[in-house]
Amino acid sequence: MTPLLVGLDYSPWTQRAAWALHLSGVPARFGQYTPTLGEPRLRLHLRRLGGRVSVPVLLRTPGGPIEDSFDIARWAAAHATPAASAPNLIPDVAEAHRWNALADRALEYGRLRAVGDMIDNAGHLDEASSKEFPPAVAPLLRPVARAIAKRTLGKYASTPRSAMVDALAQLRDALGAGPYVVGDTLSYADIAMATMLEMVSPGPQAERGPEETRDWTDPEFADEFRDLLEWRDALLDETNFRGVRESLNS
Ligand SMILES: N[C@@H](CCC(=O)N[C@@H](CS)C(=O)NCC(=O)O)C(=O)O
Repeated sequence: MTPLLVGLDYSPWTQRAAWALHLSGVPARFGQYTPTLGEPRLRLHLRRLGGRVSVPVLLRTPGGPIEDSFDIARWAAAHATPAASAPNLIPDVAEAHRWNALADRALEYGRLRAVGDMIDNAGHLDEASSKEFPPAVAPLLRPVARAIAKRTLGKYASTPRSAMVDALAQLRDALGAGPYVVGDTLSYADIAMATMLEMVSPGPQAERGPEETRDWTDPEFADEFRDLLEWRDALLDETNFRGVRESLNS
């Protein structure tokens, strides 16, 4: 059976996994997850009642679930099909892992900043509810949306702004020599770093409301690292990645 990627189409972690599946030519379907409300069902799939769960998760029958975006990408790379546009996405696991960890730290900082802003932004909270419920009821659901955002914030340790500075500087340095992060071919490192830029200025690969876009944008970094955003947009075009929903069959 075609594997099902459960995730959040706007989440950089889900985008990483979907982009890796897309580039490796591995067929997969997509199912949107609802934070907190979707958790019991996810726990059932994972057969785990306690402890932290996160998305993306790739559900395979047979084969069981794969839980981490990097592990999903590794699995995709190892199962590349003749349809792959990047048949060897992870030529060096240690190198890919290094870039993945760098992107993760930066994303963790970005998430805390964006979700922190969201808690005080009624418009963003309403946009989030409108993804699941009719927009007219969103204002009534505001306390629920705020509680979910606060719960998300409480789940993650604080990460300093320097994590993002470090990742952006290393990315710019790596791209000095050419269009790809490692060597002269596209690899997972490009995907990890390009999706990290969602927390600097979201790209066109996910539909977002204006308030969500505002909270996810870091004006200072967006201005200083415009070249990296242009690189990200060119990479999306080059690889024909139009986002999680369009690239996988929802
Ligand atoms: N290490 C994980 C991290 C993924 C992650 O942080 N997922 C967040 C998405 S922003 C999540 O599952 N949030 C759901 C929630 O907090 O309820 C991976 O790379 O897959």
